[in-house]
Amino acid sequence: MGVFDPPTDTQIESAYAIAKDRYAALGVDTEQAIANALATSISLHCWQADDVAGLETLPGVTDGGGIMATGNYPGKATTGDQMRQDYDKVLSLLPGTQRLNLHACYAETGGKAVDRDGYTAKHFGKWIDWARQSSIGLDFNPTFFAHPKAEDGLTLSHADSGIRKFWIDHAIACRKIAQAMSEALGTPCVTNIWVPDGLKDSPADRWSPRKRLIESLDTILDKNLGIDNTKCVDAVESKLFGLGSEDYVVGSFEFYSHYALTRHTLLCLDMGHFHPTETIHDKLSALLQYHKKLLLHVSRPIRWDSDHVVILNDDVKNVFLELARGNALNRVVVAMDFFDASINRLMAYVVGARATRQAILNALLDPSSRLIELEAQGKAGQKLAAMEGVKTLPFGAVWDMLCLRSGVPAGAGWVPIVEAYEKDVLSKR
Ligand code: RNT
Ligand code: ZN
Repeated sequence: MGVFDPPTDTQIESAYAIAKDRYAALGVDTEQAIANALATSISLHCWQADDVAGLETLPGVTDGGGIMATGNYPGKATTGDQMRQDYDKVLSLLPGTQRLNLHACYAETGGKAVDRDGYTAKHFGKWIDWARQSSIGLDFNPTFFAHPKAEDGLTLSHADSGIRKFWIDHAIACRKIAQAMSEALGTPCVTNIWVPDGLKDSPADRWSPRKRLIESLDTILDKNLGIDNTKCVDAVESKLFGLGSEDYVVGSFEFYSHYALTRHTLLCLDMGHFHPTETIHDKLSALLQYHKKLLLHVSRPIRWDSDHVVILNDDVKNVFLELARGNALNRVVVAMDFFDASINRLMAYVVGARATRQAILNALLDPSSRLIELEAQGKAGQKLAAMEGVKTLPFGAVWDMLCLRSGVPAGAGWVPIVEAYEKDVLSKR
């Protein structure tokens, strides 16, 4: 029997029946957990498909911006059509509700030279049509990196007002595009602003760039632009350090946490944007006392913000456990953010998206009320023992049933399908 052979339907049914009873004895309704796990949408980041290369054709557009995919695995998509073809395959292997999270550098201008401040919804027409046909929503991101006007490592906080204006105009154009995407697809479009702005070493002035960043953001989010913030849902993403911005990042966590709170935008927490040993699960019950909602970039930092493919590790499990325990799953927007160019890129998507949804299911299966009860009774030892007991409950049997109900292969049964796609499609690129 091969490692990718999925369990049979009969095996899934009988294992599930036993698991259902085990969980029921702990007061957990597996049916409800499956339904809620399927309904939570995960926004697939478009940029894993081509290692954040983008589709722009303007000369001078460069790499950089402090993020970098490493690896050289063959078969990368190089056109919008190839990317969409890859997403169709990926989506067919994922259970539950998905969205696609587009970056502005994936504009399709039909060979015309259009710079980023000139983008309109028509440059994303193919994406919108595809999303409509696939019945999925789109999220959006202005692209403040890989561009000659970002070469200094500063964009919205640049001292040069001309450079700031270019990026402000780009962001406003993106908010209008997001509104159009939302109108076309009938679902809000979360629009996330991440700028690479920072300095490599010992800034003499940490103050002015932050002041300028506030002014630029306020101009971008100006109410008088008439952009409907129920359609374009704005978010801002903080970061601790990047390549070339090791000492100082203008949009730090403190900066954006307060910005989001005072300007009523979402705050985006990327799991790789904190100190290497710092995790985000303990932040959720603090931030959500104040913030109405958060955007999550589910990622996997290894020693630094390395954007490894998400797997079902403790960090990801703990994030969703905290949300489930606080009844706050509906107060986060779940998006993924990683890029590994060293493995089959579709496998990266499927592994990452499945692991994320597994973490959601795992959290919904937690007998939290029993654990909270033990804690309230002062039975800390019993609580710890019960938490350890939960770790060996038959979670996998419930996951396999979730897959069976969704009509996608359980276990790693999807791998041969991607291998066949690699042979038939990717290897011919
Ligand atoms: C960079 C941020 C940001 C990007 C994407 C491509 O450190 O995490 O979210 O990964 O915008
Ligand atoms: Zn991110």
